[in-house]
Formats: sequence, structure tokens, C-alpha cells
Amino acid sequence: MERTKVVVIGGGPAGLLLSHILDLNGIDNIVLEQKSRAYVLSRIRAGVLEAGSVDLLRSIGLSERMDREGKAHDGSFIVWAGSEKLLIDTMKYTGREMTAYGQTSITEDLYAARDNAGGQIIDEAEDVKPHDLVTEKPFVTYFKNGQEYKIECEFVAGCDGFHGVSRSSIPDNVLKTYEKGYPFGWLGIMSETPPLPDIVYANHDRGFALASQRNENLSRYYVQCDLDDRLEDWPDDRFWAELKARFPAEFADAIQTGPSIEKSIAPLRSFVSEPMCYGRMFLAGDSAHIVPPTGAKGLNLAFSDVYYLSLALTEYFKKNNYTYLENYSDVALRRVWGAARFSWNLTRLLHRFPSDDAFDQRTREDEMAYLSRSEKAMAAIAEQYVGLPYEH
Ligand code: RFL
Ligand code: PHB
Repeated sequence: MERTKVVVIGGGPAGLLLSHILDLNGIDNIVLEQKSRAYVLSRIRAGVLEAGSVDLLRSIGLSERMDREGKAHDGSFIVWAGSEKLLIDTMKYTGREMTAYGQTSITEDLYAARDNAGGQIIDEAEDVKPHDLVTEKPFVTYFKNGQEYKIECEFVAGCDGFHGVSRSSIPDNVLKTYEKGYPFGWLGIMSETPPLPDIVYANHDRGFALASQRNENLSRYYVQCDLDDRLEDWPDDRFWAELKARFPAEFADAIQTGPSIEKSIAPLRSFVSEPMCYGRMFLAGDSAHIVPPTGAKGLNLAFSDVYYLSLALTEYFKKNNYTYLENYSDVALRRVWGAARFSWNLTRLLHRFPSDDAFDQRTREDEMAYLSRSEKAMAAIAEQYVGLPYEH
């Protein structure tokens, strides 16, 4: 049996960042991760950071590599068949930039920082279970190498993603969930080829496509695909042909193709659970909410949750002030709903839905036309894309 102040369930970006900030504030914690470190580091996901996420990483001294390798952008383009390309100019409308820097690199940076600080991360922890959450003495059990362990703590942080155990430990009569599925997925590939200079979202009759990047010789591309598509249906040649068909010639001709080094299909989902706490357990990141990737919000929301939760736990441990913990769920959820609405709206605007009728399509085209005519409409998109400010 061990004791610590906070058990963090999940060693993804939310859990590692929380663990690190707590440690910087002198708050002991242990991270329990069910997968191996190699597996966690092999996951390829987000690529675009809001200005607030970059500020947060800088404020805790975790930006050295990001500042060197990440690429700041004034904004991202939207292209639409038959119309001018549109820049979501976050620099012009908000004075802030977006940064292309991969989640894989952030996770590596976080593991390195935890290792340097002597942080305790237990990987391949099986059957992790939080207990007695509505008492003042919660504890967490897990198995490792066939042996059962118990950690007593004061708080549990549920940072274990959408399929984790934390949210499902909250009784049904306490949790309210809101969910929307989408009738398509994103097929993504990584290739060791120079990317387009900018991040470009494309709407096309054949479906959505996205050109993104990790560094000057690593490109990330996505196409909207059917939910029942399998990876075997998508050899590289088909992927590249489909990707290029969805971009106007100006961009399609500039896309450099090459063998894929990773290929995966992700279904799209919007999901929010309320409240983001239960007794002495607090949820952060994908364990509490999922957004479709169209607005690049998932990782950024995980970071804003961690910002609020680390502040609340620090107030408690340093000043014996419980108010921030009491308010955590309400404060975090305000930002979560803003991003859930924005991501849903951008997904609706940029994808083709099998159920669309002519009216749906014409109103979508009109919304694009409105965006290209109205500075105020563009400013609203830019403000949300760069990320709404954290509440202080
Ligand atoms: P994670 O990353 O899922 O980490 C959770 C960790 O918990 C572990 N775990 C458990 N550990 C112990 N016991 C259990 N019972 C456990 N169950 C699970 C898991 O192994 C894992 O290590 O959640 P976290 O930390 O909240 O981070 C969230 C982000 O990963 C996610 O929101 C983003 O990747 C979403 N996302 C994007 N977000 C952005 O901000 N910008 C983007 O550009 C962006 N692009 C994307 C994305 C997600 C994508 N996919 C694949 C869904 C693009 C894609 C294609
Ligand atoms: C990515 O680079 O993986 C990426 C970029 C922008 C998004 C989603 C994903 O909106």
C-alpha cells in the first residue's frame, strides 16, 4: 500500500501535464497508465495548438523543443470549390497565432519532464479502479504483473480518455451525457514528405479533406471516409488521388506524395458529460468530453481543463481553499461547451452528410459566402479557432 495526494488515472497528455504542474507546486502524485509507454508514444493524434496551450506550456518551462520545432501560423485556410480561398486569420483578428506541433512530441516532452523530476508513472497498470470517491479517504487499486496494489489519496484525477474507467465510475443518476455521432470518419495518413506551407481545410462534393503538418519533412493529411471503410480499402495510391481530387489545383499540384508511414481511421463524435466531478474525483480531457477534430480542439480542451484543475488543487493544498474545486466543473464546462459548439458547427460546414438535401447544401454554401464577405463573421471564427481565453 502507498499514499499520495493525487492519483492521476491515465498517462496521456492531460494526465502527464496535470502530474507535472502539481509536482511544480509541491503536490505529490502518482500516474497510473494502462498501456506501455511505447504504445502511448506511438499514438498519432492532434497537431495544432491554440495560443493558450502554447502559453501554458511556456509558463511551466516545457516549451524548449516546441519553440524550436513547432511552426507558428497566422491562421489556416478554408478552400471551397468554385470560390476564393479564405484565411481564418487569427493573427489579424486576435493578435494570436496557432502552432503546428504534434501531440506525439508533446507527450514525449512531458514524459521527459516527468522523468527528470523523478515523477512516478506506473505503466501497464491493469484493472485500475477508483474507490470510496464520496468519502474523504478515496483510494485506487490496480494490478501489475499479477499483483494487486492499493494507493490511498486525497483526490483522484480521471484523465483516462473516452474509454477510461473514471467517468464510468460515476453513477448513472449523477451523470448527464450529451452525444452526437457523425455518419463519417477521418482517414489520416502521415508521410515523410514536405507539407504545404499552410494548414488547409477543404470542402468538396466528394467530401472534406485536410492538409496539415508536423515538421518540414512530415506531412499529415486526412480525407472524410465512410464509417464502414477499412484501411485495406485505402492503399496509398487511392488515398493520394482522393486527397488531390478534393483540393483546388493550386493546392493539389503542390501536394508531394510518398509512402505512408502511418494510416488510421477515426470515427467522429461529439460528447459532453456533466458534471466533470464526483465526490473527490475530477475528470479532465477526453474522459469528460470528445469533439470532432475539425476545429482542432480536443487536446487544447484537455489542456484548459488541466489548467483549471491544477489551479483548484493548488488552491486547496496551499491555502486550504476548496472553492476552486467546487467550481471546477462549472468553469471547465463553459469552455468545453464553447468548443463543442464550434467543432460541431465547423464539422457541419465543411463536410458532406449522406442525409443532406439541396437546402442543406445551399445554406452551407451561403454560410461560406457570408464568411468571405463579412469581417465580423470571420472575426468570430478566428476568435474561437485560436481558442477562447481561460477564465481567471
Ligand atoms: P488520451 O490521449 O486518450 O489519454 C488517456 C490515457 O489514459 C489511458 N487509459 C487508462 N489508464 C489507466 N486505466 C484505465 N482504465 C485507462 N483507460 C485509458 C490511455 O491509455 C491513455 O494513455 O486523453 P487526454 O489525455 O485527455 O488527451 C486528449 C487528446 O488525446 C485528444 O483530445 C486529441 O488527440 C484530439 N485531437 C485533436 N486535438 C487538438 O487539440 N488539436 C488537433 O489538431 C487534434 N487532432 C485529435 C486530432 C484526435 C484525433 N483522433 C485520432 C481521435 C486528430 C485525430 C485524428
Ligand atoms: C492534425 O494536424 O492532425 C490536425 C490539424 C487540424 C485539425 C485536426 C487535426 O483540425
